[in-house]
Amino acid sequence: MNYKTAGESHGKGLLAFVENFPAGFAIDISAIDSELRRRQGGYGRGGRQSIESDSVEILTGIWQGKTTGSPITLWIKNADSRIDSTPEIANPRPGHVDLAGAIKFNLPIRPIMERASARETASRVAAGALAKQYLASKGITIVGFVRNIGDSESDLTIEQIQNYNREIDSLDVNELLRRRNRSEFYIVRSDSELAEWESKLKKLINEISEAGDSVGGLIEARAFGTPIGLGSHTQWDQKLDGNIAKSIMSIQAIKGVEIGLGFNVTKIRGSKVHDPIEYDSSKENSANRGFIRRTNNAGGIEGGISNGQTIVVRCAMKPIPTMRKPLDSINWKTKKPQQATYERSDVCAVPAASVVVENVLATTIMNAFQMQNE
Ligand code: EPS
Repeated sequence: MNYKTAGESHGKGLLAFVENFPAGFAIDISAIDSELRRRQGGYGRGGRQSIESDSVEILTGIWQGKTTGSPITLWIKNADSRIDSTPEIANPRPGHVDLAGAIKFNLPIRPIMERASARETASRVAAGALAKQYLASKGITIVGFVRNIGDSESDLTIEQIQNYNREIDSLDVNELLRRRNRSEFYIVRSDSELAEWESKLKKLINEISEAGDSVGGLIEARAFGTPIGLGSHTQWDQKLDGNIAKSIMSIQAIKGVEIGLGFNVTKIRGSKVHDPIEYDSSKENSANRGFIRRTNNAGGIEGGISNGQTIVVRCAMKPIPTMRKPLDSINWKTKKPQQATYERSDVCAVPAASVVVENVLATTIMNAFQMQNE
């Protein structure tokens, strides 16, 4: 399965063009719509989400509710469709595509940022929601959630953070989903801690909003039920971790991707990083042939191949560069110093981005699954 997207933030709408989706597969459109709704949610979103109520229309590739093997075209209409009358961005925003894009394409900033806008991720979520349906039929479930927003963990001890890491590792897919789905921030804190964490994060985002600033965060996604053997060590572009990193890093505002222990491997000795191998003869006939691991520091991938453990991916989202209190910039035409242009934006889009990460990971894993099995 592979896909491309098209569309602008204030154009007619967003499109995903999906190829190589297997034929004869019954598609649940309401499941795609519910992912689109989740993407629009999360505390800290801007005014646009109260204008849009994203839902998908399938234009091609489905016959009597089932896929035909032909390209599938997914269409999400924009309510706020006014691209030709949107004002020009006079002063490029540091951290946004504005400056590099306008110079590269020799165009004003507006047409550049219209395509770069994170509204494009609605297309990716729609394509990913299709992939998730396919993966579910193979026993694979992907869950994206928010690990942290801004410096909200700065008052915790290292021990508290490690305990929380262990708590997340111990959650099965159903509990992870249950916790995530009842949180306005898509966090997975326990029932007794949720209210406290949500009010802490609300306070943080409100303060940042009042200061005219923005905030990023850490997102995690886990793929449960992935078999051994997705991806290959034999060629660089078939390595599963490489393909995950590429697809996740391509999401707007993502600046870092890690798998398993990730960047922490730099601080820990090899003897504590790698996951010892044990043998359990009672599991001889299972997919792992009895070879078991008690830890999963590798995050489910070794040598570019899935090893049958849960795949654990984390990524860093930067604060959104459009800020009510803008940074210094230069007027695009007059070349005089001015503050960067401000227009409606999110203060915190980390919860929304966790929905995007989940669905993008689904497309990458589906692709690897098909390479292996079809
Ligand atoms: C977004 C819609 C956009 C932005 C946001 C993502 O809507 P508008 O520009 O009309 O307010 O809110 O995009 C950005 C934060 C950005 O920097 O481009 C959406 O639907 O996700």
